[in-house]
Amino acid sequence: MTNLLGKIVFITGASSGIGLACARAFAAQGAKILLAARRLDRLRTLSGELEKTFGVPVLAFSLDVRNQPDVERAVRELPPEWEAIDILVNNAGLSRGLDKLHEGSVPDWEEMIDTNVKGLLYVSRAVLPGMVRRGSGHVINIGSIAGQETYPGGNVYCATKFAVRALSQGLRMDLLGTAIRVSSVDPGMVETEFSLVRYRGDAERARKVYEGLTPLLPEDVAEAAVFCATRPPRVDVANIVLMPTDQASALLSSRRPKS
Ligand code: NDP
Ligand code: 8X3
Repeated sequence: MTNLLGKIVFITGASSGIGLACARAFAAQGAKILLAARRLDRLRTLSGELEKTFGVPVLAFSLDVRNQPDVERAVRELPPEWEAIDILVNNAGLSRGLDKLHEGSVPDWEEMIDTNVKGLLYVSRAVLPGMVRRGSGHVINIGSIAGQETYPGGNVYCATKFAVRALSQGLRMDLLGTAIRVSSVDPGMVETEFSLVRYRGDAERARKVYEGLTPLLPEDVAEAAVFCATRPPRVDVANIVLMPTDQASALLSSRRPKS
């Protein structure tokens, strides 16, 4: 087993959902946690909670992963005791709408591509050279079943998650011969703020996504990420696909009628 005590774990998109659950799960293992997202107020609250509950050091900073110079600066200017990142969880991501491609919103496309693909690339590019220099590290990318199969209206979001899958595979090849591991966790439906963001704050529409079924909890995904990170160094968990029992594919779910 790989012991996470004192390891430095950098989590993007830690202000909500899966990223927040990952922060708690890695802190519970005794890891030191770097929290990044745009909503610093939330990160500060989480930081206090993690320090109090788990007694681990936490450093929180505001970061928009779409801004390459800011990403590079944030990583370059980390205090010396935080520089040697052991585990990077590339989690920050979002979806916007379910429009047909021929009716799609170009700004929505840009936002998804800039965040889910380019943001992941910028953070990886900033963090990986240190891992390669030190000869150790682990990158855990949060993909999706949307990176394995498409669904109507999923077009650009699915394309970004297909890209994440390609980047995870390609990175594993590029790092072959180093001790650095690359894993991806691809969940089906997880109840987070994801649908609220997809539908721009329409809480009723977001609620309907999970109506009549039991989705995954963000903690389930965090547990899978910790599983990847705690395998012995000889084991690289390449990919975990995690489905709710009530969901067989992106398009096929079992919903109980309202009683
Ligand atoms: P949430 O909306 O709950 O969380 C998304 C997180 O990403 C937030 O912390 C948000 O923080 C952060 N984020 C978004 N844009 C940026 C940005 N430009 N820079 C930095 N941080 C950003 O959704 P989830 O927890 O569900 O999503 C996390 C990941 O899981 C995403 O990559 C998503 O695609 C993936 N996923 C989700 C599934 C689901 O059903 N929920 C299923 C499969 C995969 P802030 O707004 O403060 O910046
Ligand atoms: C999020 C899951 O099915 O909404 O990646 O695309 S789905």
